[in-house]
Amino acid sequence: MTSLPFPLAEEPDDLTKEHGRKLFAGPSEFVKGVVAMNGLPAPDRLEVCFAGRSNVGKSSLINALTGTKGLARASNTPGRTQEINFFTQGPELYLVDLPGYGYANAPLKVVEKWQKLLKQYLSGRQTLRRAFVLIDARHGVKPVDAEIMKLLDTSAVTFQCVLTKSDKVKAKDREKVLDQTRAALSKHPAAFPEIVLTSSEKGDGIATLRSIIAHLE
Ligand SMILES: Nc1nc2c(ncn2[C@@H]2O[C@H](COP(=O)(O)OP(=O)(O)OP(=O)(O)O)[C@@H](O)[C@H]2O)c(=O)[nH]1
Ligand SMILES: [Mg+2]
Repeated sequence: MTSLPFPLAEEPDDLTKEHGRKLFAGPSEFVKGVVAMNGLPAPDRLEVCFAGRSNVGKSSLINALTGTKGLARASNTPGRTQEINFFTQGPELYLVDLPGYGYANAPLKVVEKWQKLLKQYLSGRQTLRRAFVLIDARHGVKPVDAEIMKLLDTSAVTFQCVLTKSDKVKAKDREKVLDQTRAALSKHPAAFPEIVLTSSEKGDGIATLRSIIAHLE
């Protein structure tokens, strides 16, 4: 047992892992891209969303979780995902890819419109069980991330931090970023007390994250 706040999620045991594997073995499909609250699909199943700065790896993570390359578009062009994109994972789960924030070149009007929609979505979606906030494992928590965490604190949705692109971090730099992330998370009452370290490229942490999602109620 570690006494650190916000420990890294442990490898799930075989049974837990199997639940996650099963859930994500089912088909995943793109449902729709949404630009306004009245476009949301009916809240008829459990839902998790993925938030994070542009280019942090949200779409890549959805592709890795579902094992479907190209399901959520992943690109080198930041700001590519502009809509709230809904994907089904089997009949009982929605995976939601949120537009990236903190894209320096986005016009103010676009940013404001997006923030309003995000606020409405996060506070008004009864079936949303957890928001995963993705943080680049090379960079740690930035002021824009803290803004989103603040928003989540007021929206009654638990959020869990996922560090992405772990394959790009040297072991010696990892602890530094983890410490910085823990310090940032400790300021947010809505933060789930566990961090997941992932690489969509190498597959690290993907089974763990699948299990976490499979055990949400
Ligand atoms: N090395 C490495 N590269 C990654 C990983 N995940 C994503 N990338 C790369 O990072 C870039 C951005 O990934 P996306 O998944 O498109 O990021 P996004 O958060 O969806 O970006 P927006 O939709 O613009 O907000 C792509 O070039 C990916 O190939 C990872 O785990 N490791
Ligand atoms: Mg994307």
